Amino acid sequence: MSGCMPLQRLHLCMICALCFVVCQFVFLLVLLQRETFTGRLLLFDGGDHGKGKDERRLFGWREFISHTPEQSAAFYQYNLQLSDRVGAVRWLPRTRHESCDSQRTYSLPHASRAKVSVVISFHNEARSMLLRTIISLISRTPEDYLHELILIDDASQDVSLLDDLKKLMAKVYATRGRLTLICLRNVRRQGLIWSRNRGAEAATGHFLLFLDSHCEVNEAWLEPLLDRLALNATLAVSPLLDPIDPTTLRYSKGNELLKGGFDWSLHFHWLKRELSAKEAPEQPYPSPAFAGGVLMISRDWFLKLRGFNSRLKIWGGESIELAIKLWLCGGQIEIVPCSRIGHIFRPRHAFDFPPQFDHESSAALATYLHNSKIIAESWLDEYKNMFYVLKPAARQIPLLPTDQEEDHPTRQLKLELQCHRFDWYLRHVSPELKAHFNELAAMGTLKNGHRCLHARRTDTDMDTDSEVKLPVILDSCYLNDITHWRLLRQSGQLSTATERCLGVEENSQPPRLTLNACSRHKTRKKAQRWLRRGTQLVHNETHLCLDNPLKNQLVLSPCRSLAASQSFQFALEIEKQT
Ligand code: LR7
Ligand code: MN
Repeated sequence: MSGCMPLQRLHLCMICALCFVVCQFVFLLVLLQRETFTGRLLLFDGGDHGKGKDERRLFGWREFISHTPEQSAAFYQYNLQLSDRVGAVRWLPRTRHESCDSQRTYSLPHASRAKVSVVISFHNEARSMLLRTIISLISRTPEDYLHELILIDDASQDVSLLDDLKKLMAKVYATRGRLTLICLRNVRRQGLIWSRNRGAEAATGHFLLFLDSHCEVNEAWLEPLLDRLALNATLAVSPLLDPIDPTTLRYSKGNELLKGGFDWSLHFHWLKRELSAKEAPEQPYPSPAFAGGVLMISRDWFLKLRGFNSRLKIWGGESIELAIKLWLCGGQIEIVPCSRIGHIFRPRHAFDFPPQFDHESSAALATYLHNSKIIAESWLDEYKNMFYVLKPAARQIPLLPTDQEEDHPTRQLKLELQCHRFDWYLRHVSPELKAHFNELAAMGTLKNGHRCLHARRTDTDMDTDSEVKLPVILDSCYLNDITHWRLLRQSGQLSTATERCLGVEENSQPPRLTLNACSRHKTRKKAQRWLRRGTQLVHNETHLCLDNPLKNQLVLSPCRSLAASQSFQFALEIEKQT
């Protein structure tokens, strides 16, 4: 008996050891089950339920946002408290058209040929906002296609943000083996244009997506874009932008009936889109410009176009420049309504602009004007005069020698890619801009001798004896707010930018000049009709000429050919186009 004891004990020990190992194994399995996740499931499992559950799964995000620097409400220009409360992921309403899911099939290239690099440059973005942008991307983009996230911190005040983010993301990325996170930081503020180019250079994917740092991508945003890009290597696309309210963070449906465009001052505008008889509103459609700054394009094609124009500073104009460049040099732009991305449209800039050269206006305005001038000089050819007439202050903005039309790199690009002239863009891409041009017979300052026709503000109309005087006089052409006129080809109306028209008062004897709201009424419109005869402005009804008989006064008097006092020159006279 006693001889058996050690053997029994040995058995017992072995069983215990085995049990221990099995227990350990099971324990490990349970632990792994909890700690291992597929990125998609961990971060967001769809539906509006279990928001708390999602938040718990993305461990560490609360700690991450708790280090957001204290700032005033105006700093971010959106509701920070709410952004922090909403958390890192949230359910979003489905805003795209039903048929995007039910009727459309997307033919996607194989993931090995369609790796997507997302480039996000940010300056002073709140942590919760930036994180939501990133997490929305990770959780709503097919894993195989999302190749890398490239974040460029444009010298934000929150200096530890990137390091903290890397630590947080290390956990999230544990199972997203294929996704690379690249974090770059500018030591000095460089602006978003330079930074996005830096991101594009660092990228290794087939496609680039440029995104603002306060966006949320909606479900299945990528597929409809890739579907279009795969068909055409020179196409660039914008999703349809859904607005997110900066105060309530409410996500709503963007308008599918608009396309991107700009005016002759090179300001971005939404343009109404006409649907053709058989066209469904959710079908992809060509657009003269991008829907703002969110766009996706093949990386090779973007680099061939030399990226965003690197001479543009800080903020503004880069997507208009890229749009013109694309269209003129063999590319196309489409807006794809089945792809939805939300963006917080802030009421004003949430950041300062670095001071510019000696310029009286604000640094923001001066920067914008500088960038617009580069665009005009690079691409508008003879039409750049339209821009200068509307933005005369741009003439004074100094450009570096390399920025002049003569020898700048854009010239080389034009040769290389055999780019069209701007006239082609007007004819084939933006009939709206062309129509606006065709409406005008003349525009800009209106000079008589060395002085200019100036419409004073109406609160200075009253003379000391309370007699209402014509608020139009001749004044120095160098006044900051000197009036810019436009002579409309069809109606003959001579209008200010605020749509006040020079006319003749009804039944006045002798005929008296007036400045009233430009009329659409047939008979009143007639009293505002002017004819151009040489450099004279002849009032159509009275056949009298605009005249400056003495000092700064303006009157109507019988036309005398060659009278210097009746000679008025516009900054730009436009020949009738055929
Ligand atoms: O110096 C700066 N450095 C930056 O990195 C200034 C800004 N930025 C970042 C900023 O943090 C933000 O992520 O650049 C991005 C754009 O700046 P915003 O959001 O302050 O300006 P915005 O929304 O008015 O920007 C619009 O115009 C810009 C002109 O340069 C860009 O084209 C933006 O992409 C454009 N945004 C949109 O059109 C909204 C839709 C984009 C999306 C999604
Ligand atoms: Mn923005």
